[in-house]
Amino acid sequence: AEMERTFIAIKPDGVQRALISEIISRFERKGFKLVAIKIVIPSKDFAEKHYHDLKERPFFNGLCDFLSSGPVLAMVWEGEGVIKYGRKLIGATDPQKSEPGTIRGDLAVVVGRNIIHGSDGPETAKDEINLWFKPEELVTYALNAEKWTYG
Ligand code: DAT
Ligand code: MG
Repeated sequence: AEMERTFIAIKPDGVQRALISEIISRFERKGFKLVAIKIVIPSKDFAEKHYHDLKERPFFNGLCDFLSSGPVLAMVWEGEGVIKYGRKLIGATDPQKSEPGTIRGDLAVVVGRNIIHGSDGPETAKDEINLWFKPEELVTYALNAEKWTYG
């Protein structure tokens, strides 16, 4: 299996709306493996680093204020194709355009409160994992079900 890792975060709205277990269960039941997890309140400065690619956008300041407004559940998930498929589980950026069955489609209504973040490619996944986690916070282990998930 071609294993990769992606950074997934439940934003302050998802935490406050008590959607942590609902969201984690979707990644877990799919067959992906949780290799890092913590709850943190990011500073505004940290939020700006996380979203640095969007600094020219008109919503950048509000977005960074929002991300730093409360606890965020930061995670790293591992599995074959997890970067791209994780984005599929999440759905489109605007929940109005997310398909039913996706996390944003089922659980969110507006783009400014779309409850979850997921890395959009291999480079951003690497950068975001390094920004949010120290190497020793990433746990390498075998899941017994792996042989049933992957054959
Ligand atoms: P995604 O989170 O799907 O990767 P993105 O990286 O383009 O989307 O934008 C990051 C976040 O910024 C997004 O989850 C919600 C917010 N955002 C994006 N476009 C927006 C817009 N037009 N108005 C308000 N917020 C927006
Ligand atoms: Mg993005």
